[in-house]
Amino acid sequence: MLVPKQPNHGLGSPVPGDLFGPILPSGFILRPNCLDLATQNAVWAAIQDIEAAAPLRRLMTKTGKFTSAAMTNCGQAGWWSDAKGYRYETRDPQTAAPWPPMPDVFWTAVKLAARQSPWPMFSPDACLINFYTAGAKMGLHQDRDEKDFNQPIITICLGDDADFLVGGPNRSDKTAAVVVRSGDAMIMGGEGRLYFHGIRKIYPGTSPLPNIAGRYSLTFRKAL
Ligand SMILES: O=C(O)CCC(=O)C(=O)O
Repeated sequence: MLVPKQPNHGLGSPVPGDLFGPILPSGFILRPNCLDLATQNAVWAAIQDIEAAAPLRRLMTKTGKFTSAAMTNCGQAGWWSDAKGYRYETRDPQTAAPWPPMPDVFWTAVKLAARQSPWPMFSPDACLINFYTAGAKMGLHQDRDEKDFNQPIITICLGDDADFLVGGPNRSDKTAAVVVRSGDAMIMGGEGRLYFHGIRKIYPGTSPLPNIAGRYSLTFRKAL
């Protein structure tokens, strides 16, 4: 089932990516401007504390290549990748320390994104923080390392604009790009929970937050 076309939330400037936006599949909900600037700044400040305890790093994948985005985690569990494969770890494998706890402002952000969605009570136990600099991307993939696929994934965007690729249940399905901007939230649940998705391109210099040269995505999951 297809949901109605998302509004173009451009602010008068040319919109990168697909000008009129794609029709998102069922289960994908884009919440433009979900976080105001003050909340975005507070989220950025909280990320700095997390990075001080658990630094961003590019992770090795099964193929021996490294992720193009740098990653860290907070919450009870953190997503991890190395030569052994993808999984959740309750401690940072490089330091053996527990991942930093989820800051209050992250809970605020999740609540704002989840309200009036089919998952208003979503209570994540993991937040994977991705950081993309110019040229970084994330290939098409499914998020399949969580225990319960009835739980959605909520992504909060911060910093530069990006093309978020939305596919279907099979890798070979056609994809469309939707531009996501700082303060937007993207929810993937229901039928769309296991759809392929990725980040095709970052638009450097578009961040409304002067402190961020690049793009963060905070992906909240119920992992355990
Ligand atoms: O950066 C994004 O918005 C997408 C992140 C993502 O797909 C993931 O972490 O699995």
